[in-house]
Amino acid sequence: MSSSPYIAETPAEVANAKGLHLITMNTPNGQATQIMLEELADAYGTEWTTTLINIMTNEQKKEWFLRLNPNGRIPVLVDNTVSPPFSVMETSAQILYLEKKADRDDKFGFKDEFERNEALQWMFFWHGSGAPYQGQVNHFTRAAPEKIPYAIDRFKKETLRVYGVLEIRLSGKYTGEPRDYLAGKGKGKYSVADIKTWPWIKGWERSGFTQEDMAPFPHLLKWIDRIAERPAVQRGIGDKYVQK
Ligand SMILES: N[C@@H](CCC(=O)N[C@@H](CS)C(=O)NCC(=O)O)C(=O)O
Repeated sequence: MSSSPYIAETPAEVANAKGLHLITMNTPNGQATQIMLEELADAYGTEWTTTLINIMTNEQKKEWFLRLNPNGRIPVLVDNTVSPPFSVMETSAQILYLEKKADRDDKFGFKDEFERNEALQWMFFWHGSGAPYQGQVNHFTRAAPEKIPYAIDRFKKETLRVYGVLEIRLSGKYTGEPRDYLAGKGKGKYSVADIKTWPWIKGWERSGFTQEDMAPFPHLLKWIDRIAERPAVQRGIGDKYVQK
């Protein structure tokens, strides 16, 4: 393993953090890892510290940050309990790192290999096919300097198609057995797969989808509400992660 990822410009609160440290902003991607940490806190008393940055200032493109995540995007998790400190980019990799490090009873994962693989399937599905599409919906409807109807239409349709895949899963359309969560036997168990996926989908309205757009996905809507009730989830998207 290489030497320390820190340089003189690395904020002291990152370099001097005693344990796990999350560099984040309260966006859907940031929230995925924030929620995992909050769940671990409730389940095991896991501790970490947090640095909030504002991506609008491009702090994430500075060298100190790129040394932790060459992709220049939040969130980044660093583990200062190991030597040299270990940095983790990409939300799914962070969630799985935390699961391995702190979830000793598999409360958010699975011992059974098939169930474990199911959780990976749904994490990868959202990481590769959901987040990028919904991210582009947000970009083309809100940030793009020019409104390009083709791009808006294309990414909205793809996002709704992905919602439809999750609806098939949750409704039990082909198994005859509706489920509460994405992975696990029977009705499933709340897991890393839900933690990765939920922060984006709960923002469907903010992404410009209407009640009418969402009407074909009743099981997905109930899944959103079910997960929203968890105290760790509420904390994981809450004020604590809003830069003052
Ligand atoms: N695939 C990455 C996506 C991370 C990402 O896109 N983060 C956004 C915020 S939600 C970001 O940092 N944007 C700032 C930028 O692109 O400079 C992950 O899962 O961690």
